[in-house]
Amino acid sequence: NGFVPGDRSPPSLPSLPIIGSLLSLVTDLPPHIFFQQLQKKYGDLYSLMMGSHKILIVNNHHHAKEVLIKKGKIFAGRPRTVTTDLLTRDGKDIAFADYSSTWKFHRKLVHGALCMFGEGSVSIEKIICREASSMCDVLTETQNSAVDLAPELTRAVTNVVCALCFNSSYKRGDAEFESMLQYSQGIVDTVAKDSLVDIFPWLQIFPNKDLRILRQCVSIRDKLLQKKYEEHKVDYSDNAQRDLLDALLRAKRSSENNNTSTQDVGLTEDHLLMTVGDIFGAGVETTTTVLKWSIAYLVHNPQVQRKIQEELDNKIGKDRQPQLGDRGNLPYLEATIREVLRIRPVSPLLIPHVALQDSSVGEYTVQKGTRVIINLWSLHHDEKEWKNPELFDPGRFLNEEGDGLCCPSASYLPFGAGIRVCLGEALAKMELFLFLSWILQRFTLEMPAGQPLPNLQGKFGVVLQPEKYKVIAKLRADWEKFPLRQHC
Ligand code: HEM
Ligand code: PLO
Repeated sequence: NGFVPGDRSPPSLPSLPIIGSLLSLVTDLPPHIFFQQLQKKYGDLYSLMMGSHKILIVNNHHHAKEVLIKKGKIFAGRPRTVTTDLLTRDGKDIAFADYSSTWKFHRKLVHGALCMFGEGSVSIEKIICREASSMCDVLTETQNSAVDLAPELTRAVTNVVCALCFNSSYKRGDAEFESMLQYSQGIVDTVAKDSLVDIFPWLQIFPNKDLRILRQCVSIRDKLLQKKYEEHKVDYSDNAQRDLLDALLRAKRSSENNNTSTQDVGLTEDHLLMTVGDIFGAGVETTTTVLKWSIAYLVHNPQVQRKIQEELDNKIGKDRQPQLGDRGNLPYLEATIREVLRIRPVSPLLIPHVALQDSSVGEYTVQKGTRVIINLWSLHHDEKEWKNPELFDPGRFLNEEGDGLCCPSASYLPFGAGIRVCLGEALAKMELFLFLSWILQRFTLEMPAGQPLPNLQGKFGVVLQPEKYKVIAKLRADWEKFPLRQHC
C-alpha cells in the first residue's frame, strides 16, 4: 500500500523474561491511568511485554487514527485470550472475533438488521419511548425515597435490546431478568481483564476464582441464549422477520437451501448464538453504564441539570414528551451526553487490536502479531487538546453563541473509528437522548440528605463502571398536577 516502514522500534518498558512487564506487579492504578502516566517517561507511543506478547500502547489521536482509520485493515485483528474464548466459543462472535470473512459477514448481517428496525413498523423510537414511559411510571412511585436507579435503568435498556434481538421484554422482578443482571456483572468483572490466565494460558490448569466465576456466568448466559434460539426456531417463518435472531436464522436457512456449508460461511448454531450474545451484552452493559455516569455527573453538577431542564421546558414544554425529532433542538442535552462520553469513556482501552502484517505507526515499526491498545482515556484527557480535562463542562461542546454543537478537539473517539467502529453507535445515541430527556423533563435528580456524592473514579473492567449510588428522583413542579400518560 505504498508506505515505507521506518526501521525504529518504539520505546519499550523494561521487561523481565517470562513475566514481561507484568502490570499488576508494578502498580495499583487501573491500566488506562497507568498507561497515561507512563507517557511522561516513554512518550505517547511505547511498547511493553505481557508474557510473550508484545503490546503497543497508543496515547494520542494522530497515532490512534493512523491505526484505526488510515491503516484500519492492517490493524483489524483481535487477540485470542482464554477469557474471551470462553465467552465467545473461540471467537465465534463479532467483537472478540479475529479479522475473517465470517466476522465481516456477521457484522454486515447485524448492521442490516439494525438498520431495518429504523424503518420497520415497530420502530426503535417507539420501543425506546415505551420503555422510557414505563421507567418514568416506576420512578413516580419511588417519590422522595433514596433509590439505586441502576436496576430500573438496566431493565429499560435491556428491554430495548430484548425487543431488537428476541422480540420480547421483561417485567419488574422477572426471575430471568434478575439472573441476567447477576451473570452479566460476573462476566463484566472477569472477562478481558488481562488477568494472569490471559497472559499465561497454562495457568488455566490451576484453580482460579475469576475463571470459575466466568465459566459459571457464561454457562447461565448460554442456557438463556439457547432457550431463546429454540423458541425462535419453533415459530420461525420466512415471511415475517420479527427481530435480529430471525434475521440470522433466515441467513442460515438460505445458506442451507443453497447447499453451502454453514461452517464455511460461519452460520453454525454457535456463531448465531455468540453474535446475538454480543449484541445483547453490548446493548445492555454500555448504554446502562453511560446512563449511570450521566446521572452521577448530573447530581454532582445541579447547574447542568437545571440548564437541560430549561432547554426542555422552552423547546418541548410539558404537553408532550421528547422524541427523536427534537434532537437538533436540544443542543445542551446533546453536549452533556458528549461530555459524559468524553470524561468517562465506556471502553477506555477500546478492545485490543492486532497487527495482521508488518507495518508502522508514526515513525516506528510494528511487527505482525503486535497487540495494539488505543488508550482512549489519554485521548479524552489530553491537556494539549482539552482545557481542564477532569472538569465536567458540557459547554465545551457548544459554539460561541451557545445554540449549536461543535467538536472542540479531534482527540475524541468514544465509539472508536474505522472498520471496527462500534456497531451500536446510532442505537446508543437514540437511547441516551430519549431516556435522559424523558427523565429530566419530569424529574429532578437529587442526593438524599447526608449522603456523600457518587464516587466518580470508576471501576475498570471490560466496561468502566461507576460505583453504586442512590439518588432521589423528585417530580418537578406541575407534573404532580398533570401526570401525562400518553405514550409517543
Ligand atoms: C465495539 C463503544 C454501545 C455493539 C465498540 C468499541 C467501542 C464501543 C469503543 C470498540 C471499538 C474498537 O475496538 O476499535 C460503545 C459505546 C456505547 C456502545 C460508548 C454506548 C454509549 C453499543 C451498543 C451495541 C454495541 C448499544 C449493540 C447494539 C458493539 C459491537 C462492537 C462494539 C458489536 C464490536 C465491533 C467489532 O469488533 O467489529 N463499542 N458502544 N455497542 N460495539 Fe459498542
Ligand atoms: C458484557 C457482559 C455480557 O454478559 C457479555 C458481553 C458481550 C459483548 C461485550 C460486553 C459483554 C461488554 C462491552 C463490549 C461488548 C462488545 C463491545 C463492547 C466489550 C462482555 C465494547 C464497549 O467494546
